[in-house]
Amino acid sequence: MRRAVCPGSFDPVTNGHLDIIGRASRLFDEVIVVVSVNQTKSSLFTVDERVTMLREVTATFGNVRVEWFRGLLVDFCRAQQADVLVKGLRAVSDFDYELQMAHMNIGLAGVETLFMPTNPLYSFLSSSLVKDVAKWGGDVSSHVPDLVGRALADRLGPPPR
Ligand code: COD
Repeated sequence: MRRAVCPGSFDPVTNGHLDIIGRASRLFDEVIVVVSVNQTKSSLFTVDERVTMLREVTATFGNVRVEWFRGLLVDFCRAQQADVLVKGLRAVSDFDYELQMAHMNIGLAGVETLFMPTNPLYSFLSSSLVKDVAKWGGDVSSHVPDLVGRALADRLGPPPR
């Protein structure tokens, strides 16, 4: 069975993430979307909330499982018997750091990284940008699934005055 891992913070999941996950699900028998717990990075949504949202929005793919982990990604991959990571690339600016991680991950445990170019529709999209726009009351409905849009509105409340 060919199994791939799509890792990220997913705080929250955007349509850009979903596009990569959906395309990966057509290339592999199983895709594990994994939320990485990073205690040094402050997040808007808890790990449980991020996992729940991801489970709901990936349910239609059929071969996507959502998990979370704390620690080294390659250890998670080994535990799951997955030897491929799928990462989305939005721009050249993503590539530099992603390449460093890819080299580190193959060196640590032989885990390959497959880079997938973003859908141009989402090339500017990041969770941070979505949170900033939503905080100020901007419309993010074409950037995130509806349930994420509602969760953002609930969590952020009305825009600051
Ligand atoms: N279009 C396409 N792809 C996108 C888009 C978009 N609009 N937005 C994001 N993506 C891709 C990103 O490029 C990334 O591949 C993935 O989706 C997740 O994005 P984020 O922003 O949710 O997650 P990141 O980048 O914060 O995740 C970083 C990791 C969790 C992968 C990394 O920190 C990690 O591996 N941590 C575990 C600890 C570890 O093993 N460290 C050593 C690494 S060598």
